[in-house]
Amino acid sequence: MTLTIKPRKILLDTDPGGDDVFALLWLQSLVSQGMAELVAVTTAEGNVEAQRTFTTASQVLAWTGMDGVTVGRGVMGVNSLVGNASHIHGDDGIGNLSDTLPPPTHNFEEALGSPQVIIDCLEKYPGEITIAAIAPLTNLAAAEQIRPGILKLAREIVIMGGSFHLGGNVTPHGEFNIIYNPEAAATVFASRHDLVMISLDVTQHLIFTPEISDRIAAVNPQSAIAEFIVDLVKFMVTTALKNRRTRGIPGFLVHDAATIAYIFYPELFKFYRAKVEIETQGISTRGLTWFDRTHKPKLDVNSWVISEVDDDMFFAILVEDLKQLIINN
Ligand SMILES: [Ca+2]
Repeated sequence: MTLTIKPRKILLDTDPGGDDVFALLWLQSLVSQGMAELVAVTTAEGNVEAQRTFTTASQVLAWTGMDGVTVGRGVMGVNSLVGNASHIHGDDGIGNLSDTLPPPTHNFEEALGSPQVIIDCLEKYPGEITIAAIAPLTNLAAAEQIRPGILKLAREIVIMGGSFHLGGNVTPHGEFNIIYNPEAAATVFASRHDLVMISLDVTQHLIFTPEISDRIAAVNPQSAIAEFIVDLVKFMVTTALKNRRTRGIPGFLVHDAATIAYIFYPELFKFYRAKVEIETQGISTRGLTWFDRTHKPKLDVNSWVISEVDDDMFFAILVEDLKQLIINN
């Protein structure tokens, strides 16, 4: 008897973003290997503006013939108190390399809003969809506000965001995805008791170096995807060093890809249960994520907080899956 794998349904909420692109490419590889089904990509304003993140998602999908995947347009005009992250990711969010990608096949003006796409997908497949949330949580919160309880229809929600020990990467306490829209984050963290949260404390160990991109590209250096990966890593390393993100190590933090690793390779991680709270009021502490560390009964917890990652194995698997993507395309 042959056992067949039922591909896991994924909705990716993203604001590409150099590290977002690696989450998306990794997913595309898993789709090509029959492990994942990408039900939609909902783009968000964040690293760069909403129209640009939409276009990038469409371009990256076009690379593997995934033009048929729905792409949602992000809620615009978030009145964020922090700026975008183009100084890290480039003016186009992807190392100023967007001209080297295939043209977009989705139309921003005609696209459905990301909150509506989230609602439609969760209603169509209740209990089946895992949401990888790798942007400010604006779209997810808007979906929850339009249709209270909708986020409970997801099988699981895996969030890259926050920081507990390390401090923030935008302000001393604020991590980008949370501090960009703390009210949205508070809405999402109140929506379920079993969110999975991957913070900077964990992703600080995920240093993607040019040596790693060379190992990926070696499988077919002439491939357009391989060339893009090498060039994007080069760009991201330059801005990471300039902004002192990697303790001087020539690499960049591929934060968002950790969500895909957790969903498909959970053996790489350890966890603890906690009630994660989001500070929305503080003058200096807005965007802070925290939880009570005293040993109280964990009756009202809302999250599985990831505490450790096997970074060597993370990159070993990422390299093999991205090689497979290049071979298949
Ligand atoms: Ca992101």
